[in-house]
Amino acid sequence: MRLESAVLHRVEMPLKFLFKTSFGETTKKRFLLLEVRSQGLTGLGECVAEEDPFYSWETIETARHVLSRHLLPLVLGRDLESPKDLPPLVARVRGHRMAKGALDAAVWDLFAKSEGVSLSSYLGGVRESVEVGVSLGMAPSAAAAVENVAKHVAQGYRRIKLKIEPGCDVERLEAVRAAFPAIVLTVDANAAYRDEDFAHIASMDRFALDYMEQPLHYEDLDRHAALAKTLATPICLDESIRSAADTRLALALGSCRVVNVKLGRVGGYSEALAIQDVVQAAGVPLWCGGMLEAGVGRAHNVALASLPSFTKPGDTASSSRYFADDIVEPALEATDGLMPVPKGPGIGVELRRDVLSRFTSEREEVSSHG
Ligand code: OSB
Ligand code: MG
Repeated sequence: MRLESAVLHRVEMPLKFLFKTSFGETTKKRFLLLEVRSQGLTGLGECVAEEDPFYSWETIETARHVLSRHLLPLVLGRDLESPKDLPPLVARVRGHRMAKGALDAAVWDLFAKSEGVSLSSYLGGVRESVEVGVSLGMAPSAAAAVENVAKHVAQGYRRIKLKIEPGCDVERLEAVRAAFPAIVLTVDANAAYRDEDFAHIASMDRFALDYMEQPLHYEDLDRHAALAKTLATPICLDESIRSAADTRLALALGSCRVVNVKLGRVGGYSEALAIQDVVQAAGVPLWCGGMLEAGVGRAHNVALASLPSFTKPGDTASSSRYFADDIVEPALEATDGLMPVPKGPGIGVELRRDVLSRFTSEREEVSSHG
């Protein structure tokens, strides 16, 4: 397919709740939405770069710059035989995986649409629905944490993840475990702990967590391996895993026993599929992370999570949990912790252009110069 033109939208949608993590808090979902056009079809990608460089060093502005000045000029006007042709075309641009991930997602959606099949089946997905959990931001008190967990357990989510940081961990976990002795429970520190916290972290073994996500610095694979030796709880890496190479290294070092994949963080589907190959060979479970995505990114997450190695519940909760009004239809809603995998062509959801334009502040068209 010849990639003809692209449109970048800068979007801001109000979140229904304040989301507090160890790296910051937000009440707005701000992102770039990318449309790529070919042969009368439109592929859609949602960039997960955030306003501030707190989860990742990429931001909305760096992604916009790199997409419009570097990535799109490298690919517009080019003929691709497969979406797998994309990564070599943009390999000259180093890093900027979230920007690349949005483009890659749009191109996979486009190819699946041109074949008239769902993106899930185009990728080799094997599930009609995916199991989903929920990621709960830090609550102001242990009682508020228990209340929030109760609400989401009642909604049927298959795993509850609590954001934690030093000073906001064991007391919350104590209360939540006492109220819910049998739920599948995990924590995510987003890199908030340090070497001097090892004993404290190991004390969380008593909460029988399914895993502990990214306790230490994102570049400290070796310290995660050292920490793993002191823990019964498996470590799951999020921020530290940006590629199949990172995954191989992390597994070889013993830094983790579970892997969280986010399409944006790893730069797209080709890399996510390569990571799947690595974990499959090692017998390690994968799950699909989330970045509070709107409908386009959420639909991509569901397609990704339908792949065979994604055996643990992901973070792709119901759209209505986050937004009063989403930019796609039909809405992506889970029932009993199961999110149906859309069957329509590509990501299987359509843009609601009226809703999108209400939330869009800027729109940039990029066409091939030829
Ligand atoms: O670490 O998984 C994370 C959101 C933004 C950035 C990083 C993370 C998250 C979440 C939310 O945990 C998951 C979701 O509900 O989309
Ligand atoms: Mg995480």
